[in-house]
Amino acid sequence: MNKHLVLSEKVKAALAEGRPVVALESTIISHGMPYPENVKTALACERIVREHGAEPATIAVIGGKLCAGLTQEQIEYLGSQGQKVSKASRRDLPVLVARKQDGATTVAATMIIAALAGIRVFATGGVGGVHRGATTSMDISADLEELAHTPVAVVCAGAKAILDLGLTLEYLETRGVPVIGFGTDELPAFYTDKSGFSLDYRMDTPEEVAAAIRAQRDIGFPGGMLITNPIPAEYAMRPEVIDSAIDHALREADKQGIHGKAVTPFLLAEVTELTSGNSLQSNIQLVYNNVALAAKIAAAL
Ligand code: PSU
Ligand code: MN
Repeated sequence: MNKHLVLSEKVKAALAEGRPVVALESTIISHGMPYPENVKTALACERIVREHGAEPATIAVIGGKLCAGLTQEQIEYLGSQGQKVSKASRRDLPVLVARKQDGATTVAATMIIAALAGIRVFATGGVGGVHRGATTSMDISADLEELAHTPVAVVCAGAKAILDLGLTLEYLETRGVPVIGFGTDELPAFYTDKSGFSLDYRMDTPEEVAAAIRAQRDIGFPGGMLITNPIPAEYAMRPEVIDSAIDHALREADKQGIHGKAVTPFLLAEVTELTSGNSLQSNIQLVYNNVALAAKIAAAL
């Protein structure tokens, strides 16, 4: 085992016994949702994974340790500190480890730690992607690179339309990442079930997804897979409402000169604020939906 990796007793036991384990990220707790809803949601995600017969492994960097499986106190700490905790992606991990600091892990960093632990399935809300205007800003999330070379299947509700969804799909295609529509032929757009971008691979059962993951390993491919799971219809938002909030958030980010790793958290917070509680409720429900699917896929594996 990697010397910087720390597994909770429950995660260690589940892995040793070959029981299904689902990784959960922590940037969504500290930077993706406001306190205290973030803590409630994170704990509820763990409950949902257990109800489906799998073991949750919430992942973060604590005191420089790469942790898979957090205590309730650690989750409460990450949630209440919010943006004061560093947002940790691949490039941040070596520095946080060397300095023995804390970090809330993005999709990319969560995949890295999950892979070190031997966890193959991970559930989140939305993944990072190619930002609008990336042709000049070069702002492309490290999440996409990680999907290209780290063997973890990520279940998400697509990506938020704060991104350029068409370019995000092109990039994933170039980097060889299979993108699966779970029960859909179209890329879901996080708050809504449709983006207008069609997907080549639709699957309707967790077993089908598990078979594709096994085949990816059997061929000897090192990469991950993106399973996009549409938000349940009853929680979807009206596209006009969400689109206007996103347009406003993008203009505000531009005006304030936000750049680097602050871009995504800034846009997420603006959209949440502009749509008040509505988008937060949708966000929470789609995460629950993804967590349940990830647990079923982990069990099928
Ligand atoms: N998109 C969301 N919610 C999130 C994130 C993205 O709808 O919480 C977080 C995830 O942790 C993701 C990260 O990995 O933002 C991407 O950040 P960046 O674009 O800086 O790579
Ligand atoms: Mn970026």
